[in-house]
Amino acid sequence: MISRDSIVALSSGRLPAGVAVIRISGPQTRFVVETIAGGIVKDRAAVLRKFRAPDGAVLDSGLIVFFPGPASFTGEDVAEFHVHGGRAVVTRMLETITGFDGVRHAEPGEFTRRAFLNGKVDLVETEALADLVNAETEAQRRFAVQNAEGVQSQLYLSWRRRLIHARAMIEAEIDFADEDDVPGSVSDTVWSDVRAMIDEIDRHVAGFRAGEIIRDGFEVVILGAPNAGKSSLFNALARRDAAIVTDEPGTTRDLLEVVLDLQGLRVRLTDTAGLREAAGKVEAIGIEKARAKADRADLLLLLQDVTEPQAVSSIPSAIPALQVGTKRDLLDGQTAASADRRYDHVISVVDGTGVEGLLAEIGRRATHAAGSAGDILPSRLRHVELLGEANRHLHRAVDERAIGQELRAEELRLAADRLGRIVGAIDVEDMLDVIFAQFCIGK
Ligand SMILES: Nc1nc2c(ncn2[C@@H]2O[C@H](COP(=O)(O)OP(=O)(O)OP(=O)(O)O)[C@@H](O)[C@H]2O)c(=O)[nH]1
Ligand SMILES: [Mg+2]
Repeated sequence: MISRDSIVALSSGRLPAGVAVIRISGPQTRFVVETIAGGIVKDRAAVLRKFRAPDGAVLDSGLIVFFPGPASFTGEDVAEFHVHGGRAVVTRMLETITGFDGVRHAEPGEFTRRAFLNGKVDLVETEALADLVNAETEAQRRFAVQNAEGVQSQLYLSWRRRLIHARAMIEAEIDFADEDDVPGSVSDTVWSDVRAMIDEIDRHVAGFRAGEIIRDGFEVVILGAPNAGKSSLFNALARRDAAIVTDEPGTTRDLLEVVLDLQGLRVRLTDTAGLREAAGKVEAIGIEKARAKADRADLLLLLQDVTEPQAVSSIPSAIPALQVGTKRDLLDGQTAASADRRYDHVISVVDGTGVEGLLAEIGRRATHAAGSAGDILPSRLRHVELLGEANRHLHRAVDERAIGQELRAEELRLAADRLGRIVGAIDVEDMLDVIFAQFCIGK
């Protein structure tokens, strides 16, 4: 696809910075570079130049790198101006470049969109690039890099190839049905392979939560009676005074969240209002929110003050939970030892007992829930939905023998089509705006 417009944007981060990278892509790129950098520059080499406006005024000096299409990120002519990262420098550079005919500011994700339209990356790789740009933890980075390199796409494409092959075999059998030399057992082999693929797809889809944990974080919710020491633990794990702590029951009313990086994984920890029946209006709303949050958690920390244990009701039972005794420092040696046997962890934020151990256990649970490094997992709900549709067609193909081989083959085509839509091999115009809206400008 040849674009008529050229697009330009600041591709590097927040200003001021040591260096800012301004990227341009499109047919006017070569002319813009020659004008601003004062003549042609060597392909794909960083060249030091003085940058000037068309009227000759010096803008800055810096490096220019020119990537002639199609061997560039977008597939078009692309150039990068590396300038001093001051706000005025960047503003003036952008004003100058957009002053050329046919050059305008890029929209979010527009460089990547052009790369996709020119066949440089497929849709899943595109989504992985967005994840890579947003990655904050090591696990997010590893997952995104693997998918940006096409590991996930390869899986979908290999299923798609198997289905195209299966359909060809079935159609061949239909065409040569009256001839003797085509063994009837071909279709048996094909259908059993399709059945196996249904299981493979199901197993892959089952990993979606693990992928979400890597991308969005493992949800840990602290619950317990008022004054159990929830906010104190929350602050200890966050290593700062994020929540107010007082000896008054009912201090915390709203949900409070911090994000931790545990063993390279993103963990979202939420402090909640103490659960009790008699509560004022605001607190009652807080308690409602706490329960709703707990229903969606991956792990609950159920806190109880070991000096005056209070039971709390209606804790969601389906969610894994750790029983945590608090304020261990207030017990003498013997009662403390007996408390240690009654809880999974007994902690004190005063002397620090048990806090590291609890943190390590949360990290282990998160790591376990995120699966093994290198697992191929669906990384978007979009993938899971299309995989689900593919599997519905495959089920119809293998289970509904009564509809005949021709319609069963058609179901295989529809399933292959859904897999094609995931990577963007076919008919995805309607999805592009949604996908590219996830990007920042300049990517
Ligand atoms: N000695 C001791 N006191 C603690 C410990 N943890 C919390 N406390 C005290 O217990 C009281 C309640 O602590 P918070 O952390 O506010 O309890 P909470 O569960 O958040 O209470 P609400 O927000 O009201 O539900 C405060 O006075 C804390 O200083 C501990 O490990 N040892
Ligand atoms: Mg609190």
